[in-house]
Amino acid sequence: MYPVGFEEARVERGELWLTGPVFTARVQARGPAWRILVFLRPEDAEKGSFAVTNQERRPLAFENGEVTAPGLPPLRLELDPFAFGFGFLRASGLFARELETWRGVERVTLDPLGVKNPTPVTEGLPLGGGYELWLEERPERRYFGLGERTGFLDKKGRRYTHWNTDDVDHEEGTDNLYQSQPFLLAAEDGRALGLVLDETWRTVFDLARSDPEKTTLVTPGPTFDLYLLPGPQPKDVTQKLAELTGRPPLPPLWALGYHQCRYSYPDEAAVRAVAAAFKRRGIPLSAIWLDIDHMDGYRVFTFHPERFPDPKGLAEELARDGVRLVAIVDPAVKKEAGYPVYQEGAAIRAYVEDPRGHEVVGEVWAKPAVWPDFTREGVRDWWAGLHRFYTERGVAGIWNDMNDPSVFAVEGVDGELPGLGKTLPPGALHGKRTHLEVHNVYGQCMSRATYQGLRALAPDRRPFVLTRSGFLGIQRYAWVWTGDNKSYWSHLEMSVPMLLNLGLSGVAFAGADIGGFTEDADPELLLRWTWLGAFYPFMRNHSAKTSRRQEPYAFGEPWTGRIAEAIRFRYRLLPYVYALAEEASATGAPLMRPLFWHFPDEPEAYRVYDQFLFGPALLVAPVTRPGQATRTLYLPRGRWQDWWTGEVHEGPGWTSVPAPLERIPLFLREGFAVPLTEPRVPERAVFEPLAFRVFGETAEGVLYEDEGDGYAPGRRGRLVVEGDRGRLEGPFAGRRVEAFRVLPGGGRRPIPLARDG
Ligand code: MIG
Repeated sequence: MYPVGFEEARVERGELWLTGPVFTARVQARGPAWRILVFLRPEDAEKGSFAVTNQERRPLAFENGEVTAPGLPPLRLELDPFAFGFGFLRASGLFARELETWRGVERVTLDPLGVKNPTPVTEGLPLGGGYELWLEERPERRYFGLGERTGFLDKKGRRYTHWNTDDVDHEEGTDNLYQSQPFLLAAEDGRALGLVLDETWRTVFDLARSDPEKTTLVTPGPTFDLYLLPGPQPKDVTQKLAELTGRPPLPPLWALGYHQCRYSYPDEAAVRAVAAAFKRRGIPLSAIWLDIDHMDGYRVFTFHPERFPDPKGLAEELARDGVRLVAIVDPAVKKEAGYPVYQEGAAIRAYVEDPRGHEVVGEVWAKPAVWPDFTREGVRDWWAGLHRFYTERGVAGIWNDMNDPSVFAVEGVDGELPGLGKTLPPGALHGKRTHLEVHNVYGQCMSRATYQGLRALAPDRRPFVLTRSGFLGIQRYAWVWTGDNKSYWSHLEMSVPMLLNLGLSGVAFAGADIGGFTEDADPELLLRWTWLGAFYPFMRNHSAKTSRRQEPYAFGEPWTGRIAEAIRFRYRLLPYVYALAEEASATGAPLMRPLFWHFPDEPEAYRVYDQFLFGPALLVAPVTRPGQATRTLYLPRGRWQDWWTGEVHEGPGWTSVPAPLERIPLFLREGFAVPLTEPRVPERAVFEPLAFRVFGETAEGVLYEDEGDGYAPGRRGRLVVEGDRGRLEGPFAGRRVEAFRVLPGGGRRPIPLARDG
């Protein structure tokens, strides 16, 4: 074992270099964060990143063991010639206003692995090194983030591996899923700190599981690249993470509507039937999705000639009712002489190779199949251009699946290495890098190419890409769905903490398959789930081939009417949802927020996992079990108005409300106004009619309007209410706008409005 020890510290070109007998470290003030990069080999000094896009460097100073930079809390380094070279000793301000409260993390130790390897992270891995960082634990500390994870909101007490995995059978105890976000939001006593381990390798975070006294972050690679994101509050960490790893672009308005999917709608007639069924019942619908059976023999960038003879005509026909088509694109390319996509890729040597320089040939839906190496720019450029096939046929969005990557067999062998799942072999080559190194960014690089393609091929439209797999920063290119869940109540419930932690990890736009993917939905489950889904950023109903049909009308009345109401509610709320989407694109703020995000001083707000805030103004408490007629829930400090009855509740504290099948427990926060419109599929994000629902003597509400697509500048509007008067600021000239309060008992009282400008 080599201790990470340093003998010399010097400031050079605005950053701190630490040098020791074996390791070198660079400390930088980068964007909103401290970055500490430790490495062995000189070539790693300029290590790049798939996650971090922020190149802004601020010069730092180093004096008396303390590193300072403008805008960042000081970082105290302990230079210790013996056991260990540096720590962030008493990292004032990073965690705390007062140092004392954070005595527990006074010392963060970095030990290389190798001899002293405490956890079996090397199972099956050809390892030559690695690092372990440990933090002393405190019982008060909680951990959030970590991307797409099963389990409850607080991640402490479990061990998490980052290795993107296709798992159709995941449940509450599953470790890896499709995404990797090696990011922690540590919160303690109302304060928060973010940690990003910017390593794409199979890293392991043991959050006080193996040893309740310590948390460890382990990476098997040759570098240790850590960012510290100061709070002090959770929402500061979220914002800084977005500054570091990128914000999601503003989506097209239609993407925020309701989506209907199924594995698969096998032909044009099936697609038409779905559209007609929605239309006949007056259920708004924004998109129908084409799963893998739209292809000709699972060849990507094809339509089956008999089942989809005229996709362009189909798209045009659906567009008349505001319905878009989204098509799936998997990464694997069928290896077949005469198939142009395969040939083109082979001609530029696009595919992942074995160490002898031969294509790695495997099987997935397409077989035999090869996998494009999306980590290379040239390959991404080629792949981006292939999307002309879809844009020319009027397909509005692209769905990237199986990009974990999921591989059924390699070279005819259906096997897997322990801990690595069914994927490409760890030694497969992506340029000079092994699959082991870039596995976790394979899906991200694919979605990047897809985004790039749509951006270039349809320059007047905002790309819409959905991906199953991703890494930190995926939000720059795609929305995320949580993969193959089940039609179980427990999966409905689990989707809430899963999406909340994804949101904290940078992925503001995400959703779970409404109704559940595998197994069979029943009408009550589907109804409750559709109501919850009305508050997912991405609202899509999707089900597997072998599961019972679960379109909103699948179970007949009275269910259809009730489910339709949930969908209509989403469309009523669209002005609010769109304003939240715009906020996400500007600051990275997730749409779904855990209670502590807005109420960091309330201990209870860190524990509640099955409720959330949708934007700042709405609190949602979904029903998560069958037969529940009452919902017990926690309301944070302040006053909250029951959306349905108008009854006012005073927080903080627990309360119970009726939860009939017709609605979801929903509360409007005092001081806020929510813009609402009619429940139909809007063509533009100019909402007519528009009515703000207000709660509180004084209140504010925001609005964002534009064409709903494209890149013309938008307009922000605001309603300010003081007592019996309201004032509109922004794009309201000549518009019919109302504001009203709901009285306890249900009556409405209008608020007279004045207009500015
Ligand atoms: O091996 O495309 O998660 O949403 O319907 C299964 C078929 C492949 C997995 C996705 C699911 C999709 C299905 N896919």
